[in-house]
Amino acid sequence: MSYDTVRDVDPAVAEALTAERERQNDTLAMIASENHVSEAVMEAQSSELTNKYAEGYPGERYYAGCEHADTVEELAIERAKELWGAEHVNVQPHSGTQANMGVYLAVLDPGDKILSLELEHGGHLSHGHPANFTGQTYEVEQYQVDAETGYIDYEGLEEIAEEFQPDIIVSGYSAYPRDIEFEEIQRVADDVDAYHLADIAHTTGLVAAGVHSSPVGVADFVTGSTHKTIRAGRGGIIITTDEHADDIDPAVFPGGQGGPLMHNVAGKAVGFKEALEPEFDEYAQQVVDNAKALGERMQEHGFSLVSGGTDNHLVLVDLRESHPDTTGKEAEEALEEVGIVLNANTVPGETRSAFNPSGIRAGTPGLTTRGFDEEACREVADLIYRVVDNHDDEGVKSEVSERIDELTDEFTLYE
Ligand code: DSN
Repeated sequence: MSYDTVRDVDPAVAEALTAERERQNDTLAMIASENHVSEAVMEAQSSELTNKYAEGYPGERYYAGCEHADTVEELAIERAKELWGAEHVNVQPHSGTQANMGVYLAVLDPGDKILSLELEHGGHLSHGHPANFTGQTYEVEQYQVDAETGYIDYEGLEEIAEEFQPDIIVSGYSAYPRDIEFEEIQRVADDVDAYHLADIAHTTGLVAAGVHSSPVGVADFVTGSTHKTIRAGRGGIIITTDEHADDIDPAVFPGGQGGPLMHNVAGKAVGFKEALEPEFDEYAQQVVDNAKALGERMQEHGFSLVSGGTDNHLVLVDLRESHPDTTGKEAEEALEEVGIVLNANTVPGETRSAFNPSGIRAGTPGLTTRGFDEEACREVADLIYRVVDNHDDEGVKSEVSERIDELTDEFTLYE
């Protein structure tokens, strides 16, 4: 078979791919759920395994020719077990949401009860939002963060659990800047005889490196995506105990998915190998140190941070105090113009809409991959302040844009 490049076959897509590489090289990726994987992970994800059907699990496939798929999947599983100290890992979920679906299919029937954090308070669509299959299939009650402190309202959670008697309690969040008391949530789950699902999609890498509390060995099920802080490319995983292995595996396949995306499983295997190196622990610690430095400097500029700071990889800024006339979307768009890419986000007690909310969420996993340290992150906070404070001033935006060009030239990414 002759080998033609994407450029030979499809110049329009090739151009978009090149432009995307340049966009990533030339801007600061501060969407807290994004990161930059290594060239090795990308190579694995674009490998010939994209051709292979491998329904089933290693050694028990429904198709012939799976010996190399088995090798790759077994490596991904063994490395994941080592990274998270897990008894059983399923590496086939296509995404974090598919991983959550696997858990719900394993232990819930339609109409069963989910107790989870509200989306506006930092939760996730797949935890029971009405627009998601979870909100449409199950009965959902939600807990909140404390209005004063911004921390999870553990007492409120317990009260709702006692009243609602959920079948599963979901912890783990998408826009929550603090560490999580998984043991406390497990205690409540035990008291009301509910399962506990900890969705650590955002913090997989921080948990693996030991710089964030781990729910492994605490919660019945731990789910995650593999492309965020763990830097192993697109996909999801489920971590559980041997006791629940026979519930989870058939719920993922054939319950919720068909053939696994084996090229993505290969990316996971390679990314997990990288994460087992000692340098990854240093990376994860730096992610947290950078988020703290970013947040503290933002506070010095007068920004109000939900919960007053951060313990993890993200800061959530409530613009209503410092910039009452600037919406999250306006801030997001002005920042994107200068090359700082983050997202507008709802904040607890939101008074605007989900599409044009009152906050912005900023994360440090991508910057840290590029080599940013605390000093560089403090400068990024200065630049964010200048832009948000002058979001209509083209002169200021042009100056900041030039500085972003210098920073992206200094902290290089892909060749
Ligand atoms: N969309 C992701 C996030 O930005 O947090 C979670 O799935």
